This record gives sequence, structure tokens and C-alpha cells, in this order.
Amino acid sequence: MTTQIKYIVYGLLIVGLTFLFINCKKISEPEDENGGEWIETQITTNDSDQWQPAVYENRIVWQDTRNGNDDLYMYDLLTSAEIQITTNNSDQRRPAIYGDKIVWQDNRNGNRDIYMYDLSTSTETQITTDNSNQEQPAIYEDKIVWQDNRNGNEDIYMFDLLTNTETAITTIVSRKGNPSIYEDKIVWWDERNGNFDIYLYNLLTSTETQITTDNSGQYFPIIYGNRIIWQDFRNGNDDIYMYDFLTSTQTQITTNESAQQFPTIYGDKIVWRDQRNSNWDIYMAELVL
Ligand SMILES: [Ca+2]
Ligand SMILES: [Ca+2]
Ligand SMILES: [Ca+2]
Ligand SMILES: [Ca+2]
Repeated sequence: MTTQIKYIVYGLLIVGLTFLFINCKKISEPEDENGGEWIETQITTNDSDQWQPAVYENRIVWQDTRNGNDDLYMYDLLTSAEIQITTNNSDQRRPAIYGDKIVWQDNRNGNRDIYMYDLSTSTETQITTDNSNQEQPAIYEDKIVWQDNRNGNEDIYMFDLLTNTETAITTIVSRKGNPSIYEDKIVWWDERNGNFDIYLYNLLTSTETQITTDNSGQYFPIIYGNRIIWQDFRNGNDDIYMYDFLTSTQTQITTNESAQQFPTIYGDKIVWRDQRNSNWDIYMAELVL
């Protein structure tokens, strides 16, 4: 009799635990359509504000207010170590990273300049010295590009770390901004036609190309590989569009009548912020061949 009760209790226990295990597994492991799993990780825990993140391989850099002014910090996913990149009491903002090099805009000289920190040599270098504002840097290998106000309007400038030379990429008087660089191609937004369009400069051929001609605004271009993506208002609301150099064609990526903004691209993945659910969400489009 005692043995029988033991078996019944053990049996119920095993059934109960199995049921719990299966259901807990379902709740704790949401699977995506490909059967993979999205694992979320908190990178910063400091009580102050961390924002403007940029990523290169295992390194994440961001703008951080923990010291009462903006500094740059970096987290290494391989070593799980956080390090402070800048210590100057003025504001260091808008970081970009490529390999061992981090660039940003810095107001320590009373106006904004571009600075660089090299993780391999632990050295900081001032890239621009002009008294006007140099802002919004981007970097690819040894080339740094930024938005420059030295001519009384916004131009795009470049510094080549190999040749130690600074070059004006644009000279025409107009509002410009948000430069992005990939290999020998630089893109930016440009108001020279009375509305914002996307322009491209090819460093190999020294030629400038107008990518968009629509009368509405095209903004925030990002270049990666053969593709340029941007935020586009031609449909009366913000959508994401793409230009492909290989096919010389433009593609409308989003068609939802709410706003899709601030796109970014890596490989075949395009990510943006999206208002279709009445609050801002992050959406992604992936090219599946
Ligand atoms: Ca600082
Ligand atoms: Ca300056
Ligand atoms: Ca336009
Ligand atoms: Ca839209």
C-alpha cells in the first residue's frame, strides 16, 4: 500500500514537472520565423543617459552623460569590459567607429571639431582645426567625412589618414548634411535644388552624381555595399527608399502611410523607426532572394 502511494506521488510529480518545463520553455524562448532566437542584452547600467550608439564588430560606442558632460564610452562584447574613451570636460558627441578608430564631434575649442581615438595606440588626434563647426563624422577605413560650416554654408569635407590631407568634397552653396562613406563612395543630403536630394561623390572618378530628383525631401542617406537608402517624403509621409548601383534602380522599401524614419543598412538588412502602431517601433526589411 505504501509503495503504491509512493509510485502515484512520483508519477504525478513527473507529469507535473514535465508540464511545467514544456510551458516555461515556450514562454522564455520566443522563436522567430526561421526558428532562431532573439536574445536581448542590456549594455549599459549607469543611471545617467547613454545614447547615439555606433557598432563595429564586437565594439559598441556611445555618448554618455554620467560625468556631468558628454563623454564617449565603449563596450567590448568579447571581453565584457566598458572603457571611457574621452575625459575632456567639454562635450564629445555623435561617435562613429570603424576598426580601431572612433571619431566624434568635440566642442573643447569653443567650436565643434572632429577628433579621433585610436584603440590600437591609445592616442587621441584632433582632425579639424578650423574655427567654424565640423560635425556629424563618419569613417570608413582611413577616410573620415563630416559636415563643415567653414564656407558659411554646410559642405562635406574628408580627411585621409594615409596621406594626412583634407579635401572639400562639395563647394556649391547649399544646405548639406548627414554624410556617409563606404569604400570610395560618399553620400549626403543636399538642398541645392530648392528641396533635399541625395547626392553621391565617387573618389575614384572624382565625379558627383545626383541620386534623387523628386521635388519632395530625401533625407538621412546611408551607404553600404552597392546600396544607398534614405528617408523620403514623396508620398506625403516618410518612407524608406533604396538605390542600387548594380541595377541603377530605385526601390520603395516601405509603403505604410505612417512615418518610417532614420534608416540604417547592413548587408541585406534595412532597419528603421516606424510609427504605424501609433508609437515608435523598430522595423526591419530583409532582402530574400
Ligand atoms: Ca566630455
Ligand atoms: Ca571647428
Ligand atoms: Ca528631392
Ligand atoms: Ca510611410
